[in-house]
Amino acid sequence: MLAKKIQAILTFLFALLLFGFLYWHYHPPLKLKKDIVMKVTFLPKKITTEEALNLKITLNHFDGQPINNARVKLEATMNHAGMIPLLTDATKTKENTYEATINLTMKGGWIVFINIKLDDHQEIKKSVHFTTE
Ligand SMILES: [Cu+2]
Repeated sequence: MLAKKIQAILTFLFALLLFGFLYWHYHPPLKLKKDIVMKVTFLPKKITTEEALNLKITLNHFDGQPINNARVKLEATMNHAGMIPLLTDATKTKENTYEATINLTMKGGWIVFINIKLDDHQEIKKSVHFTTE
C-alpha cells in the first residue's frame, strides 16, 4: 500500500519534471538583438498592491557603450482575462538607465511587457512576471 503511494508520488514528480523541462524548451530565454545587453531590476523586492513598483531598465552595447536614446514603453497586464492593461512610458533618468513606476492594483500574477525602440528602428521586447501580495 505504502509502496503504491510512493510509486504514485514518484510518477507525479517525474511528470512535473518532464513538464518543467518541456516548458523551458518551449519558452527559451528571449534572445536580444545582437550587440544589446538589457538589465531589468525592480523595487521593492516584495511586491504588494499598496506600494508602487519601480522598474529600472539599463541598456548597453556589448562593449559597454551606453544606449541613450531608446524609447521604452511598458504594458502591465494580469494573467487573467478582463483587465485593462496599464500603459506607461519609462523616463530616462541617467546614462543608459530608464525608469518607470507602475501601480499593480490587484493581487495576483502580473506580466509586464517591456517594449524598446532603438534609434536605428530595432525593436526589443521582453516580459517580466510579478506576483503581488
Ligand atoms: Cu486582475
